[in-house]
Amino acid sequence: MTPATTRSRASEFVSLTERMGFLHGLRAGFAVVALTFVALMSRDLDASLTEVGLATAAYLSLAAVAEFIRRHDKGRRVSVAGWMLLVDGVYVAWLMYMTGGTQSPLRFLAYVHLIAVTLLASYRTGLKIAVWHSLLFFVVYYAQAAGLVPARDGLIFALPVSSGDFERVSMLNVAALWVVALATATFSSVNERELRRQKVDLEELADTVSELDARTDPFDIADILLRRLGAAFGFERGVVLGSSRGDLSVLASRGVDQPGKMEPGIDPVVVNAWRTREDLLVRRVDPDTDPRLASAVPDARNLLIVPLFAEGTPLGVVALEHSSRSGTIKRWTVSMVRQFATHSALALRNVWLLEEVQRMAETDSLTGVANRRVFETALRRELSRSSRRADHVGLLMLDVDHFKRFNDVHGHQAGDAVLQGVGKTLAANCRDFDTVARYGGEEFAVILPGCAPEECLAVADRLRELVSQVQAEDPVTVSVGVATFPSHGLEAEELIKAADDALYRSKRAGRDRTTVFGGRATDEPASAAAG
Ligand code: GH3
Ligand code: MG
Ligand code: MG
Repeated sequence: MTPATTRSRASEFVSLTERMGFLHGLRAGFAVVALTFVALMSRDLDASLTEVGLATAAYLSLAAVAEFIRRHDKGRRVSVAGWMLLVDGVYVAWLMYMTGGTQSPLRFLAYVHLIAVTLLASYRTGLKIAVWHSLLFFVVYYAQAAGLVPARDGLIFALPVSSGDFERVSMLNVAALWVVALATATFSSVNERELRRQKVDLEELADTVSELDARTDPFDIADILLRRLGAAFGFERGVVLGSSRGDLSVLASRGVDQPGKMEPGIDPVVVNAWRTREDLLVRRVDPDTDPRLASAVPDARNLLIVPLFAEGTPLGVVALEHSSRSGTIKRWTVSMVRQFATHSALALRNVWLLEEVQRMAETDSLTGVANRRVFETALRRELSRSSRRADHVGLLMLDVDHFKRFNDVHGHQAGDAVLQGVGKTLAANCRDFDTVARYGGEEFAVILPGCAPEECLAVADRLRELVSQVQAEDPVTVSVGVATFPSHGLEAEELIKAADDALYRSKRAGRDRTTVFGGRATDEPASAAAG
């Protein structure tokens, strides 16, 4: 196992129009360079400072108008920014012509402009601007050659060369412009592709968060996490291990054939991820050291293990196999996986908290069986269902005999253990659709849908017999009262009263026996039968 830790960094996004605003700084820079250059070189130039100053003022005014529109007119700001790029080209070409023609040192401003536009806007815009600068360059060049404007080529720093060489040098200028354009565009397109990918990933994350929001099943949540991560980042195999308490189990898996049930315990690699709260890159999972993870993702290579934490509580891990040959994984991907994991962990925690609250509201905290509220609701539900189907419902009321005395002799804790034992025995020996509840202190109730009086009696005696086998300091016995729907009552209250009545008669008859409402108590105590 070779764990390595990676840390994530979020990227920042600035809108296109905001980025285009940065070009105004460049424009001011052009103006300063142009004016300084002309002021310093005025003796060698045909251009006067006034002339360049006026043109520059006009150029900056246009830039100011463009900036005003950028701030105030949403609809037009993109097209105005585009027009302004063309104006930049014209200004630079004019400066070039005024300060030495196609050999002017200021021709390099076109390169700077080109690079800035490519980086700030896009590589496509950069290439269009390269075409524009080339076109203007040729206009200046051929306008001089054709005598349309006074020739200024080579006015300063003129090379002592023939006109043929001039032509070659000018073409070289254009070639250099295109080398710069293509180099910047290539760099920029790679960058843009990455930014687009990141944008898509963030959108995927937002979609995932809203999909998770509606889920109330932990297996669903884990499945969404794996599916989304698989689709967005190409992870072909992976598992989500998690648990609301104690040992982890497989909540979801991808690309793994039916992972078996996990052994109890938690693998050291998971403990490590929880302790450091960092994601781990594991080149190989060793079945001797981390048997559970190794069985969940057999023969895993290059596993990215990200802990699932919600508000400081560890809930599990997501383990993803990545296929990169180098064994490394992009920081961005890791940071995204962490974000997906965080949102899923929160969703899992919410579901588990809700389940816990529901469980607490429905069960008796000491014995774990249903509480009285759930019992009453269940009884009403069963009665209305059975009245539609003309079916029976049996109700047993069980009361632990001489429990007060038991408590007095053996202490309250031993008494608690008896109640837990009785609850467990009843729950374990009833059908799934029966309801076992703690009705009060040492009294339990059992709802038996579909049971006629004779069947109820048999069930009651069987349960009585089983309860008498509960391990305790003294033998435990219960008295039972039985009432059935519809014979002994049509309403829940009526039926409870009938079962209570029968229970009272069991006690009166000497306890440890069963009485059906309106009938006689069974004579044979379970304790005697059990020997
Ligand atoms: P009977 O046979 O007539 O039912 O008498 P009993 O002593 O079994 O029952 P009684 O109704 O007189 O007293 C019930 C006792 O159950 C008194 C109370 O302290 C005890 N009890 C109620 N709830 C709990 C509990 O949660 N834990 C323990 N250990 N005892 C409890
Ligand atoms: Mg009692
Ligand atoms: Mg009792």
